[in-house]
Amino acid sequence: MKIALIGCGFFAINQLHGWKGVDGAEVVALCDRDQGRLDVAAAMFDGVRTYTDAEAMFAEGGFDAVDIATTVGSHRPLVELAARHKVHVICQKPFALTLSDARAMVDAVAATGKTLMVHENFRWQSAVRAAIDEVRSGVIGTPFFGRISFRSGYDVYSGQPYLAEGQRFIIEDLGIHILDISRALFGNATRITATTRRINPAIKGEDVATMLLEHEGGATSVVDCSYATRRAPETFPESLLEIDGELGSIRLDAGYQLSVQIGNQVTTRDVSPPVLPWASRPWHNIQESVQIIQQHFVDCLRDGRDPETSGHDNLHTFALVEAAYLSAREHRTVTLADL
Ligand code: NAD
Ligand code: 89Y
Repeated sequence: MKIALIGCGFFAINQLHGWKGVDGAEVVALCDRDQGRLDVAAAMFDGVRTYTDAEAMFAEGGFDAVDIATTVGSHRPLVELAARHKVHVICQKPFALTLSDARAMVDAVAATGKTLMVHENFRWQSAVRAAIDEVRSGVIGTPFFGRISFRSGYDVYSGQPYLAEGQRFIIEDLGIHILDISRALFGNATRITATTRRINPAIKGEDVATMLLEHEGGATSVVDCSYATRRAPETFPESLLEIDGELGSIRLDAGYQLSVQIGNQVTTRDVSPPVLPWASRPWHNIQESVQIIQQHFVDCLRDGRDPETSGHDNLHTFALVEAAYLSAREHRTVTLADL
């Protein structure tokens, strides 16, 4: 599969390394409005075509799928451009600025018969996936409670300065992943209640969010996120999990320690992710999941399956983001079906 990538910024470098490690894919074209960033990315690939204008890249074509790694403001125009040129699409999170934009983008690609996947990679982190696999195996029976917790004081603003500028921050940027993990564990949510706070006075949006979800299968989950938490050891970027089922419980503790308890019997194993040759701590956890989700995309296209985080699937995660902001703003529980 021939891949074109748009947006050669901070995070795309991981995606480009990831593509090099994916079986059955080859990056053939790169696009960024910023010539300097484009040059840095182009140096990673022999003979790659480069463009500063996405329209020009699509006009020349020669690729099967486009990987959109720009920030959210450009996602809708670029996804619609890709749909006009009838290629498969991967788009970074947050998928869109609004739920109505997100729906329009899903419809635009669906009308072409091509596949759209949102780059929602946290559920593919190997430690998180180990916990998801345990839940899906049924070993703890039907889960009735979960806590998915991401609390950190890591400086994300130096690498991603735009995170300090938006009116919305942690739910849209990070909470979106943690809400998606909750869906991967417990299924779609029906209602959500959320509170938000801004602790860091140097940023515009909220850096703390606490969310309570009711799921279709009857489970309740607590999704809590903070970039205002000073703690040692610093756990960025680990998502910590507690899941209670009718037969037992599962915990993913700091340091990637996964415990499964059935009755009184506890088994603990180390599920630390590998540090891929191009990766570096502490990001290696996220970096590995980038390569895994990109491989999943290629495998799904080869096998004629929908990716787990297809555009259609991701509408449910995106709706939770919108609903969480609405809940926090209006101090009330929001029913997802009302959005
Ligand atoms: P960035 O600002 O560093 O890079 C974005 C790049 O896109 C810039 O180089 C910019 O010039 C380019 N660009 C923007 N619009 C363009 C257009 N229309 N045509 C061509 N180039 C264009 O941003 P980033 O930090 O790399 O984040 C990119 C996306 O990745 C964001 O949506 C962010 O939320 C997401 N992200 C995801 C993860 C994850 O784990 N999934 C982690 C970090 C960031
Ligand atoms: O942008 C965010 C993401 O998707 O993962 C971590 C991050 O880089 C900072 O919150």
